[in-house]
Amino acid sequence: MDETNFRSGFAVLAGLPNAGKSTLLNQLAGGLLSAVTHKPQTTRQNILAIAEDENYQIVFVDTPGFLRPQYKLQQTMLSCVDRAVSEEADVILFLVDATADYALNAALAEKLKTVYCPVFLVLNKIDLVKDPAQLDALEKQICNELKIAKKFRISAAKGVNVPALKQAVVAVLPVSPAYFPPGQWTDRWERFYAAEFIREQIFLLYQKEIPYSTFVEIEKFTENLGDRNFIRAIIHVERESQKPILIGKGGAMIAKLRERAQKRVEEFLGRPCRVELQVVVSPDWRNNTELLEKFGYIVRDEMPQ
Ligand SMILES: Nc1nc2c(ncn2[C@@H]2O[C@H](COP(=O)(O)OP(=O)(O)OP(=O)(O)O)[C@@H](O)[C@H]2O)c(=O)[nH]1
Ligand SMILES: [Mg+2]
Repeated sequence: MDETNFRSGFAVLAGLPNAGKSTLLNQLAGGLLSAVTHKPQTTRQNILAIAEDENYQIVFVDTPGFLRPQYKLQQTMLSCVDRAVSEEADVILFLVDATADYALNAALAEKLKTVYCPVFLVLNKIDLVKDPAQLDALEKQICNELKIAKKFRISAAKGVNVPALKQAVVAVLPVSPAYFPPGQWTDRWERFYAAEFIREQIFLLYQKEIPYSTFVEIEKFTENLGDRNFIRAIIHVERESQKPILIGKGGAMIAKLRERAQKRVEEFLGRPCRVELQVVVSPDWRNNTELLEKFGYIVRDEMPQ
């Protein structure tokens, strides 16, 4: 390792819900580290993923989709984006879904005008765009509005142009020692990912407000040597009426969820495990500061007003 040239820093992914931030994070870090679903607002907290070689260590930060908050949980999500963009970033990857209405980015674009680090424009989902002139026009509009250091056209899902984007990120990082010990690919514990991937399966299986009303708490996580891991998760819902929907007729839905969640968690951990699920009503938790704090969405010095 050449310490005089080693680069390290934080690359923050910011964009609207569903822009493809978590998909891109997984591609950049070469692993399934962040939950991806077709539903907006899947990601609720900043998630780090580390990519490194002997010359660099990039700490990618996946953030919740930028949106106007309507309840306290969303306020905490927005403060995650604010903190990452304003305080942590050495470079920001502004991810824009090339197939969506760009006007919805207005509030985030205003925020990006106030930052001091370089902003890369990353147009995503180009696999769905037939006419390149559409991308030219979108790029032009955004570059007129914002100071853009570099621009990219990618498909996060297919990995198109992702290596070039990664190289460009390395090039703008400061010369600095690594932030994390080598070989560490994230700052989170396995428990966090177990909860996150069970939640991902809830997002994929249930409709309407159900996914948004759930919080997954890992109550027990035991690694029995030579045996399957055991994970008991509590699914918190907001109202009594949501409980039977989650459970389904004769327990059919929760059985399906349990099976899928177990498969997903096993895939992530790379070892066999047994997942058990229980549904509990925690009234109106998304608006309850105490519960949001207990669930780890609020860190004490950033309570929403
Ligand atoms: N066709 C296509 N689909 C994509 C691409 N990138 C992401 N998607 C899809 O877009 C949807 C949203 O992707 P996510 O990665 O969860 O988006 P996100 O920005 O993290 O969303 P939030 O966590 O809700 O803010 C998923 O269904 C992805 O499979 C792409 O390059 N092409
Ligand atoms: Mg996400």
